[in-house]
Amino acid sequence: GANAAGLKTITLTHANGDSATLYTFGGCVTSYTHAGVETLKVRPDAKMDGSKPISGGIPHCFPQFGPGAIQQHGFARNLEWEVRSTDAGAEPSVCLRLADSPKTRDMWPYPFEAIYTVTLASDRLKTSLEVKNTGAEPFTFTAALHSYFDISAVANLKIEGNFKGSQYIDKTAKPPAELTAASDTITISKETDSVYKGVSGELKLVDSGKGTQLAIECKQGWRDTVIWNPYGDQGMGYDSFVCAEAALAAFPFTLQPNVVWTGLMDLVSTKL
Ligand code: TA6
Repeated sequence: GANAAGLKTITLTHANGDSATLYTFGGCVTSYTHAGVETLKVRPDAKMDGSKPISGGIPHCFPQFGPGAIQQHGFARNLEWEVRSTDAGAEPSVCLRLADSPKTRDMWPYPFEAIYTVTLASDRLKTSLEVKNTGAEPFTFTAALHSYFDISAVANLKIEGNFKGSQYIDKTAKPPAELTAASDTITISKETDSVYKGVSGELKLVDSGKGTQLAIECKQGWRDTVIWNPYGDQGMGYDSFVCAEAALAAFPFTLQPNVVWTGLMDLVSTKL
């Protein structure tokens, strides 16, 4: 399919009625509904015409998380991904590919291939990102799945994970502050932009207003967790989403020639 501006979309539909939609622009999943409940959020101010990265769903940050030598959050969210294959079987899936081109080598001089597979299983959405160094020199990268999750209101949300005792960077402080997390539960009551180092595995978004719990299960590769909410920013619709990001962001990752890095993240929505 295509949206109103002509961007290519692919929708996966499961026999149980669940569905997922992604845009080949940015390789961005914009919707995943389970049991009739939407789990992802596209910001009200998102541009859906390719003029800038899609601010919503599950954008890729690659090969750079955040600001730095190249554009904020890298170029992967800002380029067209190629559809390698789709599978309409019992677990429908789509496989996308992004590789280096003259355009990417202008910004970042390394040959690479990224393969992103999204699978709609009966109880979960599975994502697999494989990054291969196809060049002759090692390179370093940082990355994230900058996921925007739909919530009823920040006041109704508890984020539960392995946070207690971890070191995190509070990017809202000037200069950014390195702090120690005091609790395994995070609530949002102010602008929040935190990179939790070495916190991965399973995270839960417990939403008393929606009556749902969303588990974000990182099974491989991803190492850190980023929590972002632009509290008070009505234009971005801050009270309708939280970003809880599977990340490889605290330290650059070095990938040797011909080696593949794999990041696996599943989303599992259940009723409370
Ligand atoms: O992941 C959090 C963050 O890096 C914030 O610092 C904020 O800039 C946000 O991402 C959104 O970035 P964007 O470039 O999409 O506006």
